Amino acid sequence: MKDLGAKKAAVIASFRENFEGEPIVVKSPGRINLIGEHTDYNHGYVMPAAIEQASYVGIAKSGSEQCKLIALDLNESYEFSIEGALQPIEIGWVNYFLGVIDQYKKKSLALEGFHMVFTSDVPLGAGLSSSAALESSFGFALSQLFSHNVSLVDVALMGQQAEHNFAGVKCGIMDQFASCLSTANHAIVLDCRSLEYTSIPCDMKDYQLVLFDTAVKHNLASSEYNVRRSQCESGVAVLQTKFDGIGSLRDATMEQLDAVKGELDSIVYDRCSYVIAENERVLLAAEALKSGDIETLGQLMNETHLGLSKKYEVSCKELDLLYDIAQLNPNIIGARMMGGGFGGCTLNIVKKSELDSTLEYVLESYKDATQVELKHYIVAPGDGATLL
Ligand code: GAF
Repeated sequence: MKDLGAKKAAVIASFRENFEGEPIVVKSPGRINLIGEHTDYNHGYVMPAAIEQASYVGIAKSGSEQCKLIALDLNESYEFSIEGALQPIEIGWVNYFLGVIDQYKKKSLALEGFHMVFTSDVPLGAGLSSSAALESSFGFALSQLFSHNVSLVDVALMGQQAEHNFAGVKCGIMDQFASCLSTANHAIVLDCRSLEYTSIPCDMKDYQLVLFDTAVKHNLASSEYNVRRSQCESGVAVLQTKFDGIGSLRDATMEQLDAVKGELDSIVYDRCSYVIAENERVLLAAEALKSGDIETLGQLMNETHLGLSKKYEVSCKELDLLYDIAQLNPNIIGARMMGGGFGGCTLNIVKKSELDSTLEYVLESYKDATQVELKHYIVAPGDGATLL
């Protein structure tokens, strides 16, 4: 178990150095996603879990309208008035916070000036939702500090809007939801339309979840993300001309998609067929995990990777290489790129008894092919937003 105390202590120490008074401290984590990729904004199903790595926020009222944010890891700060107009600015990290404040204002939830220090150990650019962790921890912290009692679902929704409006990524709800509502040792099975969810035990039996981090983040990640979203929407628009009751791809069957194939651009057809198949896989994967059938879960993850790579085209050569390396090792029973794509991590199910030799095999194989040292993280499902 990680030492939560050390991160909390670092935030409090910095707060005391810079400000008067004592902060409350909260944390909200990054996430993995077992399965259900690019389904959230199509109102489908996802199966994420929080990880131990998290964003930590220490916050107290400033006693005036002035606010100051301190980014401990960057050694940077930013000051503004809580009464001022809010719009995205040039400093990337500040936008996540301004975006959340904007949401509070839009909901007429009163805020006063505050001082805040944050730190995060969620790896950046690894597809582990470092930005959702910031938004969720901050949204939760504001609710605690100003006694607004905002539900964690609403904190997640506000974080998603912050991402849309201040970071420019039209993301779904998965990342913020997992960051806010996860519980240790469980995965969430979330219906992204109704936001109904169940937490199911994430008992991996004889296996261990491992992330291999390519440490690459190709520039087109956010622009292509938004393109995928509109390709799916254009598929839905065509489906709606032929079939009743289709609000999103989640409502469509493969047969219905095939019936309109002639009217769809072939790329749009591929995107939609991936999403329809992925929604089915999530439900199968949830049953597999519940019944302890980790082998089936692994097989479904492999299928997801192939769909993301060949049909949804959000993989990249580094992620495909890691997938191929994994397929050659019988101790890895499932592997796939995870998150939005174009870089970041693969998620792997690795036999526990062969963990060390398997890690060595993957790290060496990747290095032989690319001359790059791969990072890896051993992960276990942790808790969502928490007041420390
Ligand atoms: C990113 C987004 F933020 C999520 O909403 C989700 O769409 C994911 O990519 C792909 O499944 O993490």
